[in-house]
Amino acid sequence: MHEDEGNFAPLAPQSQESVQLSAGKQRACAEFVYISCSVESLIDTCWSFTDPEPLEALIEQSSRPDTKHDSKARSLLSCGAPILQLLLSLCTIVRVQDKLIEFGHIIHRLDDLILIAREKCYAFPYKDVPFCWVELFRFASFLKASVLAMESTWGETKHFLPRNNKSEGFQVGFPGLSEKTIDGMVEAIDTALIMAGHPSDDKARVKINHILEILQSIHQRKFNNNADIPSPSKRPRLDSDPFPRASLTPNVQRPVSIFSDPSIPALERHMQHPNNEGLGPEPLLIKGSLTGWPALTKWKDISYLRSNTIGGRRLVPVEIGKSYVDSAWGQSIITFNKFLDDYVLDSPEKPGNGMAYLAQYDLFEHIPALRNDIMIPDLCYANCSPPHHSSPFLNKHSALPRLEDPILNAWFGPAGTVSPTHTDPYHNILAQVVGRKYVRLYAPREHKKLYPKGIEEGGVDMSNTSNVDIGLISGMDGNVDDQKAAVDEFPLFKEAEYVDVILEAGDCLYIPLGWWHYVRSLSVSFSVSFWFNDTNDSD
Ligand SMILES: O=C(O)CCC(=O)C(=O)O
Repeated sequence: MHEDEGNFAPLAPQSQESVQLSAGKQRACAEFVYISCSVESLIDTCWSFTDPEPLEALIEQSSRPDTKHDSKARSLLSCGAPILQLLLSLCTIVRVQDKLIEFGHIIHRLDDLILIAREKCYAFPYKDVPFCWVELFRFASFLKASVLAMESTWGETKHFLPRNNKSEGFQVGFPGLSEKTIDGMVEAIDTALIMAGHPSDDKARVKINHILEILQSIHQRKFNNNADIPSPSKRPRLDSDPFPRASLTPNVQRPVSIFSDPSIPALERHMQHPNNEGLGPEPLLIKGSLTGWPALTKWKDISYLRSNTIGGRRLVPVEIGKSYVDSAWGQSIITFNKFLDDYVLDSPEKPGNGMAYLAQYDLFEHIPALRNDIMIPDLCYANCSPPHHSSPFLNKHSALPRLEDPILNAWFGPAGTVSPTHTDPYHNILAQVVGRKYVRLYAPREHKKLYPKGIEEGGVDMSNTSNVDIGLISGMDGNVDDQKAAVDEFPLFKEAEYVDVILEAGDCLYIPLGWWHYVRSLSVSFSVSFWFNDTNDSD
């Protein structure tokens, strides 16, 4: 049993006849009502995930193979009748509300289904995974989280709470959720969101966010009541010692120009009338432009980050290894606490700890509270220049559809993370929120001197990534022999022209479409990128 299990054991509500309630008892009573109402709302939402009707409809459709089904229904249908029948029987067992429900058995069978879905997801290249298995992953995981909540409130206390009699449920009072239940629910939901993506169906998306918000609020309530919270100035911060800094700070050789008037018309002029036609629009540094962002102060505060991730329980995907071109590179899904404690706050030089980077992930869809701390820069709504004629990706990038909204990604890691030299299909505003980063940029026309990779084993197209390890070839990494070997292997590289910059917290860097960039964090660092093309919210 988890040591914290039962922390929210139900408190007996005071009867109306109680004489005068002491302040402590009033607080306990208010606490009971708060937790009880939150859990009631949570169970209502979880209950909706056990609705057998859609499954019955699918099974009915599966017996009529010639019927035209909408593509979503067809997708879960393609898992086959036995899987649909199993899901239906699990939902039905939960819904009969028998006191003797074997929650453990239901959870085991859901774990089996999640395993099947997971194996299918690994068996295919990501883009080719048949949609039915992605859908099954989400369906079985959300059902598991729901059953865990019900087990905690019904199974453990043996309360039987008829769903059609809310007043009775409220009188009895919903017990709180144990820490172990919250752990299990978050793990089931987050693994599905990361592996299978957020549900495309708006209703399911709202329901899952609602469940996570309730878990967050229950955690927050407990944290506020129990913790002796130090004032913000005394809390451990990401930008203060003893958090690690990279030992070597590269010298900036050819500084990126400063954008002194960072307005949409000025950016449009810069894109449409570049100083050098042969290069196209060049990168621009926007100093101190994030002053209105709550993230600028909040994200330095480690307890803020932990508390907004349900006490560090939320799972995040991380890249493990020096960089994604490294042979020992891999990906993992870990709790935010593990990421912070083992990789960010702990020196990567410490034996046993490798490098982990929460890279290129939409953390803001995953944890919407963090989205409130940032703002999409106005510059992302400029009318953009097309891909430059010197770009090897001219046709590919020209064919991309117009984005409705910028694509947001978080980049969070310790000192020393490296994004190897690559190019992206969008214009980019890279906002530096915490810490410092070195960025070196090459114009599209330099591509031959960067020795782009090709199609790798397994058919992965790596042609947007350079073979040159800039850390090594420019003396930041490796030993003299390795550095010399790199210079000999890529003789044209020394002729490639570049600009470079060190981004400080509060700065933004405009990276034009098609520019190659090498990015290296010089301290614990948290950045947000905004990819855009002709994103325009005016029509
Ligand atoms: O910050 C990084 O490590 C890489 C950022 C990047 O490549 C991008 O924003 O496109």
